Amino acid sequence: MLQKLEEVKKEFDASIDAVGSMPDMAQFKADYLGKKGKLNALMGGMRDLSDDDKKNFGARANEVKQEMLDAIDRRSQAIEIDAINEKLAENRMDISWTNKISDLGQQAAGLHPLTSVTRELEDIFLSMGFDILDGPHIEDEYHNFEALNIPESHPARDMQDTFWFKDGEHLLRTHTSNIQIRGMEVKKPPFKFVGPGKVFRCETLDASHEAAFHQLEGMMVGEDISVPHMIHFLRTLLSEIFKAEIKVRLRPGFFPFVEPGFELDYECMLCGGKGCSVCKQVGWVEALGCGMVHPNVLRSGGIDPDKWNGFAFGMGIDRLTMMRYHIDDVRHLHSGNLQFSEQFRAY
Ligand code: FA5
Repeated sequence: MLQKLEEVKKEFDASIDAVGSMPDMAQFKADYLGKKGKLNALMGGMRDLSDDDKKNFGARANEVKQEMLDAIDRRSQAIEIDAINEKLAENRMDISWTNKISDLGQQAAGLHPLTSVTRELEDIFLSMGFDILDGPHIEDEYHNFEALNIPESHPARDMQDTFWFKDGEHLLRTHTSNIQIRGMEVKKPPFKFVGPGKVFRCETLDASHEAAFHQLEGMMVGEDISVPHMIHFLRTLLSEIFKAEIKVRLRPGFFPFVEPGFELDYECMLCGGKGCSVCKQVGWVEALGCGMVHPNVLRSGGIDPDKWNGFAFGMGIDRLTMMRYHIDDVRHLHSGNLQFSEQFRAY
C-alpha cells in the first residue's frame, strides 16, 4: 500500500508541471484528491491493514495529501502569473509606433500648417499673459453686428458678405470680433484675451480670399491704453511670429467697432514686395485690422468708457500661414490635397 502511495505521488509530481490552465488544474486536483480520486481510492484499502500499518499509512497519506495541496497551490499561482504576463504582452504599448506605421506602408499624421501656426500664436499670447477664449461659429446678429456698433441699417453690414440662416437672426460669424462681445460678457476689466477660430464669408475666391478662413481676435482693456501702445504691441507680436524684423505699414481703416481704426499690412513675403498674385501686384498683404475699441462697444459689454479703454485687432491666420511657409494660394490650405499637406508632416 505504502509503495502504491509513493507511486501515485511520483506520478503526481511528474505530471503537475504539464497542467497549463486553471480548468485543467481543477480536473487534475479532482483526479488525485477528489472523492473518486486516486488518493481516496488508496485510503479505501486501509481497512484491510493492521493497526500499525494503518497508522503508518495514514500518517504518510496525510503528508502526501498536504504535499499535493501545496504543489497544486504553487502550480496554480504560476499558471495565473503566466496568464497575466500573456495578457500584458498582448496589450503592450508599442512606443516605436511612428516607425512601425511606416513599415506597414501607412503614413503618420502631422499637424496642418494652420494648426501649427494657431498653436504657436496661442503660445506667444499665453506667454504675454493673455487668456484664450472661444466663441460660436453660428452666431446671432447681436454678437456679430449690433453689439459691435453695426446697427441693422449700417452699410458696414455689407462689407462682409454674410451667410444667413433662414430665421434671419442667426448667421455664420463673419469675423472673430463676436469674441470681443462674448469676452466682455464674462470678464471684468482690466483684461486681455485672444480668440482664434474659423469665420465665413460669401466671397469670390482667389489666391488670397477663401470663403471659410481663420482669424485671431485680440482685445486688451485697461486704463490709459493708447495707439502707440497698440502699435508697439503689434510690432512685437509680428517679430515674435516671424522671428525677424518684417516690413509693415499701418494705414487708416474703417471698422465701426474701433475709433480710430487701422489696417496693418506686411510686405508680401512671397515676392519680396515685387508684386505677385497673392498681393495682387501691390507688394503688400493685409494682415490685420485693429484700432482703439469704440466707446459704444465697451458700453455693450457693460464697461464704462470714461474709465476704461483699450485696443482690439483681428488677424488673418491663413495669410499669416501663407507668409510663414511661402504658400502661394490660400486655397491650398483647404484643398485636402495630400501632396500639399505631406510637406508639413512632422517627424
Ligand atoms: C475684420 O474682420 C475685423 N473684424 C478685424 C478687426 C478686429 C478690426 C478688431 C478692428 C478691430 P477684415 O475683414 O479686414 O477685418 O479681416 C481681417 C483679416 O482677415 C484681414 O486683414 C485678412 O488678413 C483676413 N481676411 C479677410 N478676408 C479674408 C478672406 N476672404 N480669406 C482669407 N483671409 C481673409
